[in-house]
Amino acid sequence: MAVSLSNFLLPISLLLAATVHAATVTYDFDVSWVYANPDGLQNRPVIGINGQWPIPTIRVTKGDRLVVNVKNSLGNQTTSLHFHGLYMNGTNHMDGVDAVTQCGIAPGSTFTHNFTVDQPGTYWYHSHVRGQYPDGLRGPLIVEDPDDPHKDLYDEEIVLTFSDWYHGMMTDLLKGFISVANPSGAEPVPDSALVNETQNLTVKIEPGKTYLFRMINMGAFAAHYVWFEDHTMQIVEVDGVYTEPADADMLYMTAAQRVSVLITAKNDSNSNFAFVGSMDQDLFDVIPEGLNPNVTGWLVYDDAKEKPPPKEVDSFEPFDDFTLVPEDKEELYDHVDHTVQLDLKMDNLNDGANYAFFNDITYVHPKVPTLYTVLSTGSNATNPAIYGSNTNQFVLKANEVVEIILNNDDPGKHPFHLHGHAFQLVHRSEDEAGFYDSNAAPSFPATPMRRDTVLVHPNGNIVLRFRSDNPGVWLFHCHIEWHVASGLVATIIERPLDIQAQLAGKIPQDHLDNCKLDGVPTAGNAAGNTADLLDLTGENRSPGTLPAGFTARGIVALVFSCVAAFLGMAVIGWYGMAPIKAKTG
Ligand SMILES: *[C@@H]1O[C@H](CO)[C@@H](O)[C@H](O)[C@H]1NC(C)=O
Ligand SMILES: *[C@@H]1O[C@H](CO)[C@@H](O)[C@H](O)[C@H]1NC(C)=O
Ligand SMILES: *[C@@H]1O[C@H](CO)[C@@H](O)[C@H](O)[C@H]1NC(C)=O
Ligand SMILES: *[C@@H]1O[C@H](CO)[C@@H](O)[C@H](O)[C@H]1NC(C)=O
Ligand SMILES: *[C@@H]1O[C@H](CO)[C@@H](O)[C@H](O)[C@H]1NC(C)=O
Ligand SMILES: *[C@@H]1O[C@H](CO)[C@@H](O)[C@H](O)[C@H]1NC(C)=O
Ligand SMILES: *[C@@H]1O[C@H](CO)[C@@H](O)[C@H](O)[C@H]1NC(C)=O
Ligand SMILES: *[C@@H]1O[C@H](CO)[C@@H](O)[C@H](O)[C@H]1NC(C)=O
Ligand SMILES: [Cu+2]
Repeated sequence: MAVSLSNFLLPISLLLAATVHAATVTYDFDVSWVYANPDGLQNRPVIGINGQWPIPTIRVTKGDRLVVNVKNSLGNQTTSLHFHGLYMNGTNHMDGVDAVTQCGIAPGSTFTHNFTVDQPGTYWYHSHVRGQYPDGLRGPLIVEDPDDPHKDLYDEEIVLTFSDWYHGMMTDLLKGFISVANPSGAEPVPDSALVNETQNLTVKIEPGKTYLFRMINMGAFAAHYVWFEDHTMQIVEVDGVYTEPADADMLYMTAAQRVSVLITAKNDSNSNFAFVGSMDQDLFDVIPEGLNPNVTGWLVYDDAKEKPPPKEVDSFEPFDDFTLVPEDKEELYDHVDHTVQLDLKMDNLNDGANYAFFNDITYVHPKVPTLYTVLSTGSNATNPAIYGSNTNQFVLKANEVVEIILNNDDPGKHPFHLHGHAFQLVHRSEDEAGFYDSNAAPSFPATPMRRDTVLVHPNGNIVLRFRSDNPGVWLFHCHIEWHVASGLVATIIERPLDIQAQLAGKIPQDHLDNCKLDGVPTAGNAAGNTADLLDLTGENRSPGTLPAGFTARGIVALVFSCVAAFLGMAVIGWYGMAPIKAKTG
């Protein structure tokens, strides 16, 4: 009797557990300007949610449905929300990318995101409208895991965000960045570094406990070196992928990367300890006098004790994420079906400004969001040509092993992010290695690290692999927001006919209403042509190329000589202000 009863009860309790986990978590977000002064140096407008900034953390449990009702109360800008690192499997239209998977949410208008989350870990959400998130629309997104393999190893969880901060507004900074007055493409240098969108943060610690620190770099530009004085970090997750535990004294976190570490507290509360985020200044062309690249916080064991200033470290020797092993030990994809090669360079176009290129093409968003082109072109959706001349598009078939070879023909460091997937990082060269040579193929790790954002070294290369098991239009782009604006973006159109099977006729009306308000067409090729899909007349294009042989300095001279005749002395004043330093790294 007892035996048959327990046999009967067990399946019911499993069923209940499953029902409990599949909750719907709803957030109502009203996006508007508020004022904040996070570094104590300048009060400025920032983009808040429900009148608050920093914006809220989104928290769900794996398996939950997440509904986010967004209202745009900015008044003077469109907006969107992208959930960085979530695969959006079957819900590509919820990925939140302006001009790619939707139209920008118009001022005064609303937009509902509705999707399930089937992956655990540390993520974040941010605007995916040109240049917008560094004005403050960026926050953590945590997916709790009932089956967390490290659950027994820690007592408490602490979320920490790292970021860079500008006193100027992004729209103004972008005008100066992509400009004939900035032919070398020098990126605006941040004014401060922040932790949790503030400085001098205190983190209360109890002796003997072990903490899971979920750390997120939500910055626009700078990578952070991160360390905790006298405490070892044990890495257990990167970008939502669990790893075999690995000890680290210092991390390097690029914009958009996440790392979770276990830190075991001391057994006594004799002193407090500093922790530091230090912005990597290699990418800063000119370091302004007085810039403090560091943000300090403290592990506070005892409020009554002093918070010691951080000790200076004499060299940065961060942990190399290439050496990590994913906890599931997913094996190397050793057979490649489809190779995509992307050669990155920076150069000037004939408006004199500096742009970023993949394979000599700088990204300019299409007139019709790419997903809507997929959904409105029937069998022609498999033809890459219809997606335009400036979108760096690649069409993938089902279940291919896709390899992205990225050659960095630029002396800068770039963190690359792929939407819709985590990829295997199968190779990463050192600095100055030049282009990847598959004939001199290096030996790949047997169980490569997987993540969704990875650094390529100066004039080096990376090789990434993933399986095309997720129909959708997914961007692949540098996560330095300046470089997104200057065109370092490719469009992966994965299984267009399967996207149609999932989503044709299912785009919610509120999505389409925003296009109407923005005056954006929702059908046809990249130019909005529905009759002849190969006719791209009127599409959005980049400025033209320069005559051969022009350099950043040359363009300044060219513009100077052409315009000088009209503007006379005024131009000499303007010319004197232009930063003409050639970009060296
Ligand atoms: C943090 O502390 C430093 C050093 O005392 C100070 O210069 C800075 O203004 C503080 N930051 C904030 C936001 O209060
Ligand atoms: C939008 O409004 C904010 C807040 O009033 C203002 O600071 C900002 O300059 C405006 N931006 C644009 C592009 O008009
Ligand atoms: C979200 O999607 C589910 C499944 O399609 C649907 O049942 C539900 O009504 C939707 N919720 C909202 C708020 O749109
Ligand atoms: C840091 O910010 C996150 C996200 O807002 C919050 O959950 C966390 O409690 C903050 N940490 C501390 C120590 O205040
Ligand atoms: C704290 O004490 C426990 C139990 O005595 C010991 O196992 C552990 O190693 C100590 N931790 C540290 C950081 O010293
Ligand atoms: C920032 O931290 C680094 C590493 O400890 C140190 O070398 C540098 O002097 C610090 N800068 C400032 C302005 O404190
Ligand atoms: C998407 O879902 C399909 C079907 O369930 C599955 O086979 C595939 O692995 C998923 N892809 C990702 C990236 O989650
Ligand atoms: C789509 O492709 C077919 C076959 O290639 C072609 O006949 C047709 O005209 C195309 N449709 C449009 C709207 O261009
Ligand atoms: Cu970049």
